[in-house]
Parts: sequence; C-alpha cells; structure tokens
Amino acid sequence: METRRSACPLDCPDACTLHVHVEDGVVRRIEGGHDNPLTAGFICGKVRNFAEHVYGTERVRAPLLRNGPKGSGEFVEVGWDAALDAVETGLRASMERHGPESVLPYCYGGSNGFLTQDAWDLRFFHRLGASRILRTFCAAPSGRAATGLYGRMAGVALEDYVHARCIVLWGVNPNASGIHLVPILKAARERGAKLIVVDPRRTPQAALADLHLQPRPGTDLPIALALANAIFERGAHDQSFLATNACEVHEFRQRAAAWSLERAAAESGCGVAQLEQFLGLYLGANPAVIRCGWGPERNRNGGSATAAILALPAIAGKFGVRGGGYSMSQSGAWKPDSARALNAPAPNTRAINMNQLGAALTNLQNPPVAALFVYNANPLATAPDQTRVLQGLQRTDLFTVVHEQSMTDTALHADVVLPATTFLEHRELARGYGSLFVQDAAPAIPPVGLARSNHALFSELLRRFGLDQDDDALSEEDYLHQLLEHAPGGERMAAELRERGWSIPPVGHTPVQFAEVMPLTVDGKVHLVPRELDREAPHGLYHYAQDPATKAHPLALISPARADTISSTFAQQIHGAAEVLVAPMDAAARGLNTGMRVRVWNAQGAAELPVRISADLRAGTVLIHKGYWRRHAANGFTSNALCPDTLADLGGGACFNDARVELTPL
Ligand SMILES: Nc1nc2c(c(=O)[nH]1)N[C@H]1C(S)=C(S)[C@@H](COP(=O)(O)OP(=O)(O)OC[C@H]3O[C@@H](n4cnc5c(=O)[nH]c(N)nc54)[C@H](O)[C@@H]3O)O[C@H]1N2
Ligand SMILES: Nc1nc2c(c(=O)[nH]1)N[C@H]1C(S)=C(S)[C@@H](COP(=O)(O)OP(=O)(O)OC[C@H]3O[C@@H](n4cnc5c(=O)[nH]c(N)nc54)[C@H](O)[C@@H]3O)O[C@H]1N2
Ligand code: SF4
Ligand SMILES: [Mo]
Repeated sequence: METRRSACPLDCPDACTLHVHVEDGVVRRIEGGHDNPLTAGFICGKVRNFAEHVYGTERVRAPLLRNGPKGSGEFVEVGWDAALDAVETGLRASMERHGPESVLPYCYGGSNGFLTQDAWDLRFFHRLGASRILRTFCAAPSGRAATGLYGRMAGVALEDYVHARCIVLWGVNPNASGIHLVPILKAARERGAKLIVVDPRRTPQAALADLHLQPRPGTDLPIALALANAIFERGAHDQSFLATNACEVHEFRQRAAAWSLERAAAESGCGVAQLEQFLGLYLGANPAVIRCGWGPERNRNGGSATAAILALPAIAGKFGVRGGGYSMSQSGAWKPDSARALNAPAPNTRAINMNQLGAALTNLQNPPVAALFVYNANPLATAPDQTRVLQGLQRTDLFTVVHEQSMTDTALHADVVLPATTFLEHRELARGYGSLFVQDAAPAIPPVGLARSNHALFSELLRRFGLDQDDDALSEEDYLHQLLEHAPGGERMAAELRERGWSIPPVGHTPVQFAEVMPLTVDGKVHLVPRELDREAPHGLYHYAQDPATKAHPLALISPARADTISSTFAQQIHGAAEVLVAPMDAAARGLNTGMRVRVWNAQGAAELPVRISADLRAGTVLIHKGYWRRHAANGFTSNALCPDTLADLGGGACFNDARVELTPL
C-alpha cells in the first residue's frame, strides 16, 4: 500500500489535504492530512467514501452515444475518436445553421480547482465564439456585495474564530457545509465565546447557541438594517473608525433609519427582545466575528441583505483585532486573474444567466440555443425551474454534450456523454473558499476506464477546431506555470508548490482585517453604499422587496445543503425518497403526519414526496434539501421544480429560497 498526497477541490469551503492509500492503482482508503491546518487530520464522510463515487455502478467509464429517446438511458459505448467526431459534427451543425452563439457552455461547481474550470474550457468556447454563461448559481449576490463594500479583502480565517468572544453564524450551517469550523466553534465556546445563530431553522449550532434568531426566509435585510439603525441611534457606533475608514456613512444611516427594531421584528417574525439581545451580545463582546453564509443571499433581497450584514462590523467597530470582523468566501482574496484573462471572450458575446437555463432552452431566439455543452454541473438537478429545464433537454432539435463522472439526470438527456476523470485521476491546483490554502495535487490513481480530464478534453477540442495558437501553454504543467507567473506572489508560490505541494497567497493564512489587510476598494475604505451596487439593484441598494407568498402558496420553501452530498454530487448513493420537512403547526393545519405523501406545488411545478414533521423549522417554512436527483421523488421532480428563475437584486443570483408553495395530501 502506498500513500499519496492529494487535495480536495470539491465545492466546499474547507480545501482539505488528503492522504490517499492506494494499492495496485486502486483507492483503498482516504484520510485527512495536516498540511492545511484547517483539515486537522479529519475529513467528511463524503470524501472518506469517495471510492464509491470513483468505482460505483453509475460511473461513466467510456464515451457514449445516445441510441434511444432522450432521457431513456439507452446509449452505445464508442471510442473517443467516434465520440469527438460526433461532438464536432453537432457543434459545427449548430454554428453553421445559427451562428456560434447558438452554442451554450454550461458549467458550475463540480470542481473549484484552477485546472478544471475557467481554464482551457473557457479558451475553447471563447475562441469558438459561443454564448457566455453567467455563473450565478451561488455567491453572485454576496460576492457583489462583498466586492462593493470591501473590494476583495480577505476575511477572518476560520482558525481565528477561537479568539472571538462573540460569534454570529448568519445563514450558514457548518455541521453540513463546512465541518472544520465545528471543533473551532466548540473551542471558542469553551473559552467563553457567545454564539448567535440567525437561521429559519434550528440547526445543530442553533441548538447550542446563546441566541437563535429564527427569521422568515428573505428578511435578513430588515434585521441587519434595524440592528445598524439601533447602533447609530444609541451612539454605539465607532465614530473614529467610521471617520477614518468608511464612506457614505450618512447615506447608509439614512437608509437604515427606515427600520426600527419593532418594524424589523414584525417583518421577520423575530421578537424585539431577541433583536435587543443580539445588540447586547454583539456590542458587548470584543473580538466579535460574523460568519456570513449563503442562506441570506438566495432570495430577491440577497445582495442588499449580505451588504447590510457585512456593514455591521464596520459600524460597530469590530475590526483591527484578531478574531474580529467578518468572513464569507475567501475566493476573491487571491485569484490568478491576469492569466485567466487570456481566456476571456469578446465583451459583446451573448451572455446567458445560468439560473434561466429552462427559459433559454425553451424560449430564446436569434439565435436559439441549438447546442448545449455541460461539464462540472448537473443542471437538471440543480438549476431553478426544473420543469422547463427538462422540457428544454427533451427538445429533439437540441444537441447536448455532457462531460461527466456519473450518469446524472442531465447526462441521461445527452446525445454524447464523455467520461470525466475525478480529482484523484487528474492533476489539480486546488483551493477552497473558506481557507486561503492553495495545493498542487498530482493524480493519485490512473483514469478509470477511458475517462479524460477537462484539460485533456478541451485541449483536444481546441486542436480539432483549429483554434490552438502557437503561444498556448500546452501541458497542464505549462498552464499552471502561466497561471502563477501572472498572479500576485506567484513566483514564491510556484517554488513552494513544487517543493512541498502547498502554498499560501501573499495575504497570509490568518490576516487581521483593517490591520494586516485593508479593503481593496479604490481608496482603501469600506463603502457602505457603493455607487455601482446602488445602480445595479433594481430599486437601489437596501431596498426591501416584500415576501412573494400568496394566499394560494403561503409556505416558504428552503433547500439547504445536506451533509452527505455536495449539491447533487454523491446523491446517486442516497437510497430512498426525498422528504419534505414541515413545522408541526403547518402540518396540523393540513392534517399531515410523518410518512404521509403530499404534493408540494405552486404555479410552476410540483414534487410528490413523503412528509416529515420537524420541530426545528419555524412555522410557515418547509424544507426539501438541495441536491436530490429525479429518482428521489415519486413524480420525478425535486425542490428545483418549485424554485423560481427570478433573480436576486445583485449579481443575477439565484432565488432558490423565494419558492412559495402549498402542500396537499395525496
Ligand atoms: N455537505 C455539504 N457541504 C456543502 C454543500 C453541500 O451541498 N453539502 N454545498 C457547498 C456549497 S455549493 C455551498 S454554496 C455552501 C453553502 O453553505 P451554507 O451557507 O451553509 O448554505 P446552505 O446550506 O444553503 O444554507 C445555510 C443555512 O441558511 C439557512 N437559510 C435559508 N434561508 C435563509 C434566509 O433567508 N436567511 C437566513 N439567515 N438563513 C437562511 C438554511 O436554513 C441553512 O441552515 O456549502 C458547501 N458545502
Ligand atoms: N433547490 C436548490 N438548488 C440549488 C441550490 C439551492 O440552495 N437550492 N444551491 C445551488 C448551489 S449553492 C450550487 S453551488 C449549485 C451547484 O450545482 P452544480 O454545479 O450543478 O453542482 P453539482 O450538483 O455538484 O454537480 C457537479 C457535477 O460536476 C461533475 N464533476 C466534478 N468534477 C468534474 C470534472 O473535473 N470534470 C467534469 N466534466 N465534471 C466534473 C460531478 O460529477 C457533478 O455531477 O447548485 C445549486 N442548486
Ligand atoms: S468536501 Fe470539504 S470537508 Fe470533505 S474532504 Fe472536501 S474539503 Fe474536506
Ligand atoms: Mo454553492
């Protein structure tokens, strides 16, 4: 048995260092390493069991051509040449008939590594002149907010949460979505830190918290503005910090003034006493840190809500000490952007928001989407408006290519399925978004079957279409080198990656905000009402849009992460049906009991699922976890059939949690 070092590039904040035990080229065991101190020698069950994903019965091992109706799962195995001939013929036919913008690449969170996304894939599609995909599933509104207020300033390292005296987990559930924060939270609490959780359901951390605000989904904006307003009104704001480090303070204060604690309490369903308690705990403790998750952004107010939450540490003067400030995604704090700019498309190329795939496939003209190329994503399970996505994928005049590891719902509808390697089978420059760690991971095992990496696939397509250029960095090694050459601190990082496989960008591993790192805005200050965001938000920044509930569809459906999948990745391993979780009051009002089957429905779609009564949910909120496949619901539709394809106020972000539904017993 040999032990090989690897790194996890999955769509998870933690970026674990892995030790992969390999025997005769086969993975026997995977454990956590210590290079990335956040991993601390342990990893999640998903990746401990990764061998099941690699070798399972649903692994795509060879190129496949469809030879039955779309979605039937009838394919024949072919070699790579025949498959790539088919891809070439399909893409060229689409371009000849409708022009290159009729080709739509579609990718998202399969891998967060630098070698598998925004690399040769972008180069290929951009040189082809294909439509651009706006990658807005996740972190688009919150990313815009964080960029507008603070530039790409690095957040408080998760390891530094032990120094905090007050920790706010705002719309984030680390027990499922970023497990390495959990022992750190425990250590902080043992040292006396107070814990506040803001979440419509009682998460494991909420159950331990000193204070749990349980708002109606989508009402974080009034809560954060009311807290800010109260801080100003009581003179508890940090005047000297704001005078030196902030812009648009007066304007922010004016906008927040519309929200008294009473009004925010009424809108959010949290009590005034609870909001007072929040102020007491947060203002009374130093250092205090806010971990802002992705729960607050997935609705119509998502951008403004995140901006208002991130404004709080500036107003309350929480920066400048270790363990004080905020953290969200660290992915903006170091990006080898200038190299990736080599791949950039012509700015006027048509752009399609990935949240509106269903509409794009079924409605768009001039040109229509005639060829769809999916990789690093499973949109039939993860995009909003699943009913229309399915209708689109069933179009007989749509040519669909899917490059995948597993026979996903989306892959089942492809004309050509191409087998993709997993991160254990290809090289990856891995990074997470909760830690600033960057790791160079060599393949731990040979490709399974005929699988090829994204790099291998797209470099071959560049050649086939005659789009490769003399100065292209051809090998993965060359590309990696090129990426680092243009990145801040790249030379040192390249040497360290070569020597020991990991490195830390110039901002450092645990930077203190407003001491060691400053906002990367034009003037180095925090902008509380950034002009560009104010222009972008349809009714201006911090405008609150009302709850979209109607009399017919009064219940808010949320679809958070579950512990045993990453979005829809690994869900092939879930046996049994998806459930809809219902609060006791809502169940009683409808005569529902655990185990009863219901139709969860709205104007857009329906899912037929068994009920589970859950006292963890606030009344008026129901929950179906994200990531289920169609097989997990009796009628083949998941929460995504109920999610609208409307967009958040910033960044074109998804509004998964704006789904409003009714339940009817079956
Ligand atoms: N095991 C596992 N880990 C994952 C993932 C996974 O699917 N499984 N997904 C990865 C990805 S892609 C992401 S983006 C991150 C997401 O990580 P998290 O930010 O933890 O995201 P979610 O689970 O979507 O939502 C977090 C919490 O927000 C709450 N919430 C819902 N609506 C609202 C609201 O309006 N306001 C507030 N305050 N809270 C709300 C939910 O109840 C949930 O507990 O996790 C990553 N890690
Ligand atoms: N209802 C609901 N839906 C949601 C959300 C929600 O809150 N509610 N949240 C959303 C969020 S936060 C996110 S990030 C999205 C994620 O949505 P997706 O990006 O669709 O993520 P996954 O479901 O993980 O699918 C990724 C696929 O990429 C494949 N893959 C992995 N590595 C590679 C590779 O190297 N090459 C290729 N070719 N393929 C690879 C995996 O096998 C997997 O099938 O889902 C969103 N969907
Ligand atoms: S999914 Fe997250 S917790 Fe699991 S191994 Fe990967 S980085 Fe670590
Ligand atoms: Mo995400």
